[in-house]
Amino acid sequence: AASSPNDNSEVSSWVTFKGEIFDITDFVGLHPGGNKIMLAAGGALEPFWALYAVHSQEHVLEILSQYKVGELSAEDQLEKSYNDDVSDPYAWDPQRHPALVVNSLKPFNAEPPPEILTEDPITPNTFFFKRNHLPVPHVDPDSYKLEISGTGLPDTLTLTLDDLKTKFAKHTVTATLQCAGNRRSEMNKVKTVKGLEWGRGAISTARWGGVRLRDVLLHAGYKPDSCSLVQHVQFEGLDKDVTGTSYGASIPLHKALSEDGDVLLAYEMNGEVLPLDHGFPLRVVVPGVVGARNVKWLGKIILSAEESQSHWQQNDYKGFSPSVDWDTVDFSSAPAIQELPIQSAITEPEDGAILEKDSDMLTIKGYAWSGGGREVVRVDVSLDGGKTWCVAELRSAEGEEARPLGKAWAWKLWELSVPFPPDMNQLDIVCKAVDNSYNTQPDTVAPIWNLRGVLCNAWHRVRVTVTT
Ligand code: HEM
Ligand code: MTE
Ligand code: MO
Repeated sequence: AASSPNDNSEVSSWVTFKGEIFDITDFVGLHPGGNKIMLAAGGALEPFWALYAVHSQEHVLEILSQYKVGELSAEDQLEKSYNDDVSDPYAWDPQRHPALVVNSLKPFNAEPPPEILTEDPITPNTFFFKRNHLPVPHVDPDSYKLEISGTGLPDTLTLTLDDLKTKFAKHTVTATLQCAGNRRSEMNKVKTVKGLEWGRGAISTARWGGVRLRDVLLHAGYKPDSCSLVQHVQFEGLDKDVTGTSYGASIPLHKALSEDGDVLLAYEMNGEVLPLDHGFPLRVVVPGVVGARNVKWLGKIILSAEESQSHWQQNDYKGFSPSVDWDTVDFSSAPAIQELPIQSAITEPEDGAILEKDSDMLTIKGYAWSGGGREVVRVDVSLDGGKTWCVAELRSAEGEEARPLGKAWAWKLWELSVPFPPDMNQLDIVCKAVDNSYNTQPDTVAPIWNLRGVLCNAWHRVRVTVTT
């Protein structure tokens, strides 16, 4: 009974809640929250109801109970592989929430529906975008070992998960991750690019719990300033391609060692054990830096004079001039992306929506974030394609409202409620954000087009029709 949120006409729809199955087909048209209910069709209600707290009331459960049709078996309730075929390299991939918009199944790449993304400044783990280049590796947490080696270290240090949790102070950092390919589909409309067709959901925010990379490097015996040869910290994942090559990336040593860099080796995500898709049992979180350097399923840390030699550091995740094509591109000529530029997008309403002027107010929602710890200080919204502007209201995650300068790692959600402009039945809604370095977004995509479709941060636009 998989069906899209916009089509609830004739399909029978079921949901699960606390191990029970409900056929809600007859309730869909009666739902006070409208069509949103269909986002949960074919899966569990829990993650949605965690977002929409209006449901934690006795009378809601009473309504639900009328539609019960069965119970889930114990086996169905486990987070397990969707695939029992052990010869399949993807056999260890976990099950995912059916509301995710899937760009590729193997490897798994998916983004949340936009209106879910901006429901709360913290993205629930089930809806956090997932970007895997390779199969999810099977890692036994009891025998897991992290290896730290390289130039400037006396020896190779090996740490178990238990060592990490007991020998180092635990830190929590709220940080937004964004894939360099977020909003690639808009670049693709200008001219074809190579890559997954991401909408505007390849960005999410979580509270990460773990140990500081800085603490681990010092514990391993690295003496800051003792060895100018070391410039980069390389990371290797435990996920491997068919030739046995691991996913890899690196960050500058300066970012890794800085007390203000907040680089974590995370074993928790939003207070839960790090999920399989997000790098269980350990991943790197590099706040303010492109998703690609936040290596998941971390196996090795290597201090080096050089950047990671991996494909993803050397021959991908770099920006180029719109004039460069696949015949002329020289990947060695451009730096690897680290800090990302300022970004914002509209999540509601949808492009092409027809809005009924049944209330006087028009509400527009979205997100805004900047790389390198630069704080978003303003979001401007226009209803007439950029001729006139209003300033949106910003909302931070709890506890993130006042960040030290240069350490604004998490996005802000924004919202604008204005009266419907009289005499306008076509709205050309645009948003652009400004960070505390007064960086702002370019107005169109064409001048920042690049063959790989990365770094798409032009003004985001949606066109809607208003009817009375
Ligand atoms: C409101 C039931 C699923 C989103 C409500 C209310 C009920 C209800 C009774 C009114 C609560 C009140 O004001 O006292 C249900 C049932 C569901 C379901 C029985 C599943 C079978 C969902 C899902 C979503 C959702 C999956 C979102 C993805 C909302 C929203 C409201 C709402 C946003 C607030 C509407 C408003 O106040 O304007 N729901 N719901 N619901 N529901 Fe659901
Ligand atoms: N780490 C490993 N080991 N393998 C990967 O495929 N993908 C990277 C990064 N870390 C990847 C990885 C990319 S490109 C991004 S955008 C982020 O992980 C996505 O993190 P998420 O899946 O937790 O959202
Ligand atoms: Mo990415």
